[in-house]
Amino acid sequence: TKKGFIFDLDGVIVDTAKYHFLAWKKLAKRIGMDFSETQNEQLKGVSRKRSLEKILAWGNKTLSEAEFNQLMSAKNDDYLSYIEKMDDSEVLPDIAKTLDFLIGKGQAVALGSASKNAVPILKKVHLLDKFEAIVDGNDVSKAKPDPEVFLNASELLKVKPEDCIVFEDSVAGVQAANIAKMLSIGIGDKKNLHEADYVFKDFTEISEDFLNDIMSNKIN
Ligand code: G16
Ligand code: MG
Repeated sequence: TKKGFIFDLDGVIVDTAKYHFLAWKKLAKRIGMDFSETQNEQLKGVSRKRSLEKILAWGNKTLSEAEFNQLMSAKNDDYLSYIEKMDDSEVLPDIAKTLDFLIGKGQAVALGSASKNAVPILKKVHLLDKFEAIVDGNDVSKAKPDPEVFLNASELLKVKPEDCIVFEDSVAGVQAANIAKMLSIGIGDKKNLHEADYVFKDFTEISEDFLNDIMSNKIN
């Protein structure tokens, strides 16, 4: 069967979480707050706007709309300066190999990300041409765990949600995939991602046999 394989970007294809962390930490410092790795974990897969709202709530801060927008754009400028130097070496292990394997098998491959910077990042790491469809933060109005991003991808790929597979590193993303009735594959720590149908540390743990079993409906 032709399946739709939908990849999250940050934390699945590239490790940009560390750059988001640096940029949010800098922003927090600007407004006199601390910012921990644990807090950063809770921002994974969460939109830029929603992330800032959460940070302000943690620090019990209220800002005017103008100040809010100023901080959002400062954060993004910092983030962009961090990702400026990204190249192929920052693609996570076995991602390119897996994409090529799936494409070689005639499968449909899409990106489903909350990031508004998805396309420039994919260009920098030379993976843009691997994706038949791209749905990112510029296309969706409802953030994960809302399934909108993945349902849009399924529609663009012309593959039914039940025949789609989502690779996600965030709790919200796994929940979005489950709500969309897609097979959810968590990438990361089993403790965080226990709601996923399967969890792997990274793509080096995902065998071609496993992917073949998905394509032949032995796993669904
Ligand atoms: C990513 C990250 C989030 C980030 C969001 C928005 O989502 O995981 O931490 O806040 O994108 O990114 P930007 O500020 O670039 O629009 P995903 O869905 O690719 O993991
Ligand atoms: Mg992610």
